[in-house]
Amino acid sequence: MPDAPQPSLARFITFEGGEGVGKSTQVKRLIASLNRESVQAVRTREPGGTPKAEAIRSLILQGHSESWGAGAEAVLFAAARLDHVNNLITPSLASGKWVICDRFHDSTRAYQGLTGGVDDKLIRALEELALNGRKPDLTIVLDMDPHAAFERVAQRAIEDGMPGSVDRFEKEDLDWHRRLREAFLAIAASNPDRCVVIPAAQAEDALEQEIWDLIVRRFPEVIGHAA
Ligand code: T5A
Repeated sequence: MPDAPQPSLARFITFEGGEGVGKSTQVKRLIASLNRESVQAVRTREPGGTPKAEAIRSLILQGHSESWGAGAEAVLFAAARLDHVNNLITPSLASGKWVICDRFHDSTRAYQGLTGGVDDKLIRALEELALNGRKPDLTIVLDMDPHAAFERVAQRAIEDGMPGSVDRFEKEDLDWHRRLREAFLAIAASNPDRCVVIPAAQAEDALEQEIWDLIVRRFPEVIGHAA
């Protein structure tokens, strides 16, 4: 008798938090750590990750949808997410690859819902549609004072030769970003099994180590995966 197929141990991990808290940096570092353990992992982001979702990303972040209001933007993020889930996240997990995603559904809840004022009923309905049953196994919420995070973003813009450049959401005022921070903390508090809050105002190496220790605690099978 052939062995029964083993269930895939591929994990779906999302990073959340405000602007400039270091999500993209840590997503890349986590992928590198997983690869060192011979774990195949896909790096992706929201909005985006597939050609159609990237087209929606450009529309929103260039500010073209701003005048349509937060409700319409929530619908656009959900449309991008549905394509991303169906055409990248679910197939990758099914083929045994871990998926590490820079933002996911909690961002819609925090930005458009809790901070943007979109009715919770609409947010829930969009989640139901766009996630198609797919929930992250773990969500890492990077948390820090938005003012300090903005200094990082401003420094990056200077280094990239684009001082003063901001996208659709970066231009909201500091008070708005403080409320956004509280929104992510509230989401984490309501989902204690899935979400872990990690202080992000620490050196990149130290943060990487804290995240890796968490991954190993949660998913011990990640060590010695190739053996
Ligand atoms: N959005 C998204 C919604 O409103 N609803 C939704 O449903 C979704 C999915 C996406 C925008 O869309 C909104 C949220 C966003 O506004 P984006 O460009 O992807 O736009 O925005 P962010 O996700 O905020 O990306 P950022 O690049 O601005 O922030 P990150 O990824 O958190 O930060 P990172 O890693 O790029 O680092 C920023 C700078 O800090 C440095 C880095 O080198 C970089 O220069 N840095 C550190 N410096 C010191 N110490 C550390 N530990 C550092 N870590 C990184």
